Amino acid sequence: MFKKILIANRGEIALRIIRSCKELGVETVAVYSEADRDSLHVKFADEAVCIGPPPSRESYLNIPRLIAAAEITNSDAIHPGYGFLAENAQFSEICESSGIKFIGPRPAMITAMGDKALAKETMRNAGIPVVPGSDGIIEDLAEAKKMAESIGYPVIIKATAGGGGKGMRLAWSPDEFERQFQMARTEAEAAFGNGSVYIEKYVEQPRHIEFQVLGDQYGEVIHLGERECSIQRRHQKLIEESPSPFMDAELREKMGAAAIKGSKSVKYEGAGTIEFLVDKNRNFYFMEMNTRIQVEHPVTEQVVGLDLVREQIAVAAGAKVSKKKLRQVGHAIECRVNAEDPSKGFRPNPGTISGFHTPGGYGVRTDTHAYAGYTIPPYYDSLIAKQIAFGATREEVVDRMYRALEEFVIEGVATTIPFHMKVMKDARFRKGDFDTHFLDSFNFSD
Ligand code: MV4
Repeated sequence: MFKKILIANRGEIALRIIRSCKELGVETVAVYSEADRDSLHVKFADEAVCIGPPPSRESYLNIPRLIAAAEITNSDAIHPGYGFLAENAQFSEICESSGIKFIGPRPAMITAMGDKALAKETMRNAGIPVVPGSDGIIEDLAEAKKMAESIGYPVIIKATAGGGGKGMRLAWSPDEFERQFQMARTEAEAAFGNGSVYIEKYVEQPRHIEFQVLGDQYGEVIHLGERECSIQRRHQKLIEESPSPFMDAELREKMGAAAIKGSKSVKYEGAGTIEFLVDKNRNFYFMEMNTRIQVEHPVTEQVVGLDLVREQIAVAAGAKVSKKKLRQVGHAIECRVNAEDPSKGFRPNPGTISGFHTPGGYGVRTDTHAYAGYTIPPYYDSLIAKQIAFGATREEVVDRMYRALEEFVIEGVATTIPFHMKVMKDARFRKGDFDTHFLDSFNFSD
């Protein structure tokens, strides 16, 4: 096992990682920007190093400063959390060449899965269903247009450097195609410095269902069931749950086998997520693979009964993945509580939290770095807390989540709690009858 882990992150996930390290008996080093001096991750870690001014570029994204902090503290591993440098191949490479274990997959894996067209090609070759489309990137407009005709409209044009919805364009008919194709390329070039795009059949009203996988250094990979992540707004997930209300044993068996086959084919190491699109007819298609621990990992932990961060650290240290059959028991839902005002288009709302009380009781878990008097800095994402509810049945857990949200007091900043309470009372949500368009028609203001 590692002796000391540096956590190259902030907020709730930094705390989350520190907690697992403590239980493992591993020492921890927090890093913080000047805006995060008063953060809990700084107080909870054994040591803390200031790595620079508030902007991420000069602190949490600054590779030389992170490596220096790891070296002066004698850390033998770095946990990147999610966001920031978690999927930066260069960072994982520099860790490796500095003799520091990067807790995550190898640089080549991050690069391969970060290129969305290449990731799709890799999974297609492994025999995983992918959305019909161009095999790889497509340069020429005339060729692209021919491709779109043969796929059949509507088609979606995606940036290979994108992911998470950035650089995506839809074309419903041939007369829209040229414009959307050029727009996608221009946007991709501007956003990623890489204008390469690929084309797919547009799957209408899909669900986003993802599988948690865990691979060890010996080629073994297990899956820990699925998460339903269709409740999103502008490609930001707001509510996640496990299991998916759409899932049945047969589909889980097929999708889980595909997730394992895909991960094994690349000898995936560490915690990863295979994202699928699932259509109304239960056809599923590989979409992307995320090579990090995800925000929504707690819903999997609560139904599988496993500390995923602990497992992630253990496999990075050379442990084998468990061979015993793990399965999802009961139900768990997570609501992301952001410092955003749902009645004002989810406008970010940084500021000082004057009053703070987290819910408790049976089947309730709150992952947060916030406290009364804490000031949410304007520089980073606006996640204040992840409210998780769990129990035997989905019905029970939806009601428990409502009860927990009612108990949750956050004063001084507007939050997404009122939005979540509305969703918990929504008839379609309660029935499990939703897809990725659920929030398109949702009334946020009353
Ligand atoms: C799609 C799609 C429909 N058809 N691909 C959005 C994020 C990026 N990972 C891929 N995304 C989509 N790809 C095809 N061929 C619809 C989406 C999509 C979406 C996917 C998951 C969750 C929410 C979404 C919201 C809008 C579009």
